[in-house]
Amino acid sequence: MVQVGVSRHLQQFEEQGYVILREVVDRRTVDAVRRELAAIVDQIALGLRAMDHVQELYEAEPFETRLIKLFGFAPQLSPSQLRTNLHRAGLFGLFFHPRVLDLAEAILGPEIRLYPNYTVRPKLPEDEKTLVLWHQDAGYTAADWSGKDHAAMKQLSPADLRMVNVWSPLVPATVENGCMQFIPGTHKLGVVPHVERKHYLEIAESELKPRLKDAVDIELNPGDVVLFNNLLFHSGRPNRSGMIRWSCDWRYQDATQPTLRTHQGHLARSIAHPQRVVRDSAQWAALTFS
Ligand SMILES: O=C(O)CCC(=O)C(=O)O
Repeated sequence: MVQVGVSRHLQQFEEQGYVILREVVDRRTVDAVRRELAAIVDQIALGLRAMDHVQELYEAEPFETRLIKLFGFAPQLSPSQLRTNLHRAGLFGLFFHPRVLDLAEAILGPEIRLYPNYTVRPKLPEDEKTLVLWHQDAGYTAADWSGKDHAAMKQLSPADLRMVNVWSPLVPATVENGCMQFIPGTHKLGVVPHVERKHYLEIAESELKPRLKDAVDIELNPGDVVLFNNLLFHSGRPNRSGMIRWSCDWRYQDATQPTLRTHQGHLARSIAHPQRVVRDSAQWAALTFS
């Protein structure tokens, strides 16, 4: 039976296309994620020094600014996404969070995979390549597959993918530092045309412009999580603060469906194949992006 809280969240997810869970991830889990990312930044710093790009490692610099200092010599080279190196123990508690998975299960059913598109974004200030334009995730799936003759695509369109997007910040995400924006209800429109821009796809102006007046800012704190439909119009605001907006985004998909990608992701919940579910942080760390 679906619990009362879950059914309220479910209703909002279905009507608006998203639902925010406040303070759902505890401080220890958030800190564990931040420690892993700080360790990745350490490795980046050592790499930059080995290549003589920097003399200093900026070890005393906080998580919110260290990458800005490290890439001061060439901001265009700073990473906009971390993806394949997220198989680290401290990420498990976030990607496989039981309460978030409970809601995902209420939406998607009992077979759930972590879709092979889990990402951490260090969004540096005024950095054009981190400015994610208005899009639907399904718009990317459609663009990836357009013109490809593949059996899976004949049975399923990107609009049919049963998928839930999840987004959570590691620092407070505000209008100033580039929080997400959503246009509620747009998940009911199906996949709309997207146009290719320099770094990202963007929803065609004819679809976007009349709806922009309904955009809402999704300001969240570390520990908060927002779940949203992969058809919902969303974007990231520009970061106009002097600090990095660190965030994680990941997706759950009905694991009985194809991913429409070369990678297959990892099982998060399953009645059919319980032995294949990623069970703990050590197992997660031993796996690869696949
Ligand atoms: O973090 C952002 O600014 C954009 C993230 C996004 O588009 C997504 O999670 O699908």
